[in-house]
Amino acid sequence: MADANGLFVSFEGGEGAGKSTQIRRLAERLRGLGHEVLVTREPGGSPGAEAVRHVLLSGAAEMFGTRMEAILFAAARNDHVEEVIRPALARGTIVLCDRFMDSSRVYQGVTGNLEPDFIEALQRVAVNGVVPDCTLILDIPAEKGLERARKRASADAAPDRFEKEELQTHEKRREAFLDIAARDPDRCHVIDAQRKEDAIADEIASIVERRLEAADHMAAVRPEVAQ
Ligand code: T5A
Repeated sequence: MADANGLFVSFEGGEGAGKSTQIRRLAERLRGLGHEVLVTREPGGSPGAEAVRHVLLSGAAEMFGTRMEAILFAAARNDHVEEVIRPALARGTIVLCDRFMDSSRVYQGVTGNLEPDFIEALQRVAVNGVVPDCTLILDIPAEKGLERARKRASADAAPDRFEKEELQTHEKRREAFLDIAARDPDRCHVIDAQRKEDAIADEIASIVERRLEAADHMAAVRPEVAQ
């Protein structure tokens, strides 16, 4: 577990899978139940990391290569962890994070062709022991996710550095997220994100509420275990 008090939940998946939508809904639901909730995102989430976000998503760092981008993602993540996530967990807050370490494994590692050892070494430094208790992987065929993202983008802003890439690259990312879930089933849950928002929200809420109950149970039995 990331911290003795709070609960750390990350949302992962391809572009337009519905992560932000579902985070908003879950936060609302948990606050309604009386929990303190922090919604945050990557790249970004702290003033330092938000400054790096612009450099990464505008494509300004692309000319320096994937390795440089991976290091910038890791630098932003470490600032976010130390300035925002770790303190929030220590206060007993539920942290809902839109993308985290698995995005670097997939985008910079698998489709950026960086060596797994390099990515894992960066991750260790970046997260410094703060690993999600629960990761919800929103799974959708790349084409459908991109279509959703494009619809929203036309009303909002132009596609970013990563959204612009080939469909085949996005499909590879989908497979890579599923592979992470298969290798870490205690932490990761794959959610079928092609369904209606309500059905997805209900499934996510039941997973997170189970995690909260388990965390409460562990907190209750921990003194006896320690005897
Ligand atoms: N990145 C990030 C890396 O390369 N390495 C890293 O380590 C990290 C952390 C971040 C980019 O940075 C890369 C990955 C990304 O390319 P971003 O702008 O933060 O970019 O964007 P994303 O995280 O990709 O998120 P998106 O905004 O594209 O998509 P979401 O949040 O998954 O989707 P959402 O909720 O905004 O929904 C998209 C649209 O679909 C609709 C929504 O209303 C919205 O219009 N929608 C649905 N429609 C139908 N049915 C449903 N169930 C729907 N749910 C949502």
